Amino acid sequence: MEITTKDFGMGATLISLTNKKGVQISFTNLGARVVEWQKEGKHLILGFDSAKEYLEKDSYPGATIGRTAGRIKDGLIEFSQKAVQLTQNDGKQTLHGGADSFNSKLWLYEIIEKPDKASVKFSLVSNDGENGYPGRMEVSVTHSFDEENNWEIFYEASSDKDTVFNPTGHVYFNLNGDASIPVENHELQLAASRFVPLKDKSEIVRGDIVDLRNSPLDFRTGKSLSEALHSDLEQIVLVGGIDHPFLLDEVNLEKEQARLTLGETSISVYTDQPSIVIFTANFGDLGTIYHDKAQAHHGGITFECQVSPGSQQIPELGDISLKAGEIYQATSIYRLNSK
Ligand code: G6D
Repeated sequence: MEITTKDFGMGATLISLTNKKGVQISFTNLGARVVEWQKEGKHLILGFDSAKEYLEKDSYPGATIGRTAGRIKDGLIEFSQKAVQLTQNDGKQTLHGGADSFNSKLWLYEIIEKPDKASVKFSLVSNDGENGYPGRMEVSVTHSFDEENNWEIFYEASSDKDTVFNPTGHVYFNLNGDASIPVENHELQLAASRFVPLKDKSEIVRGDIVDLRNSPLDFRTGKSLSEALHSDLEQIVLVGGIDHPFLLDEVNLEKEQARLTLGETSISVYTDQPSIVIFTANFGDLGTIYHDKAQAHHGGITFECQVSPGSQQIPELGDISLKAGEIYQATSIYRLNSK
């Protein structure tokens, strides 16, 4: 594996790993994020060219999201018989851990080389009470890349007080290699029979879990994203696309849970988490510039592996509480398959 580092601006570093197949993936300590994944010069993901662009345009693409991914209704969490108010940064809700969270922090990093893969281990201390969350937390996120084109994200964390924790990774794929082309021409396969509907435009959960089989959101046997995105399903119309948690039929890191395909290139998603939030970049005509191209509506798609947002309202979704001294661990893998 060839490893290079360079200045990314604003005190951040860009670390690039290139395997023997010539596939390159780059990370930065600003947000412990993936910045670029490319094969033969073609972008597979959305990313900016400098740290400054992330801070000025959008600090979520590719970033580590925490402490809790997605929306917490009214910024209110209840656990261990206590109610805790978090800072609200999305109307009344707390989105992606609140303002200036993991995605915009400078993390420490360490490069680890092994015979079969290279890793960049990012680490951060999140102070007790940060954005209202209890506990001083030590968090590490290790991104690894191997010769078989597997990009793995391994999360490890602990807190000195009982708290909640539910991180994710916020990479947007667009296999067109161009943010101005919608991902509607991609095919999606997804091993989920149920999803979590949203209540209204605030995008908090409605409070129920719905069987999606034989609906426009049924991707179990694979179909074009266009078919779903242009359907008149009320949930799709509500948010202008997909921005929903899908509950995986089987929690199993060995199983291919999702596959995104365009022509001869595909990305397989593996995770030990119970759900994947899929967001089809429903940004309308916002037109954020990525590498000189204005992003189209649906100009990207995320696979945010996590416990579904809304577990405070729907306990069946899972438990995001973390006891003092307990070790949190989670793994997600994105594999590039191509000729
Ligand atoms: C997440 O689900 C959310 C979106 O609603 C949000 O706009 C985005 O992150 C920034 O995927």
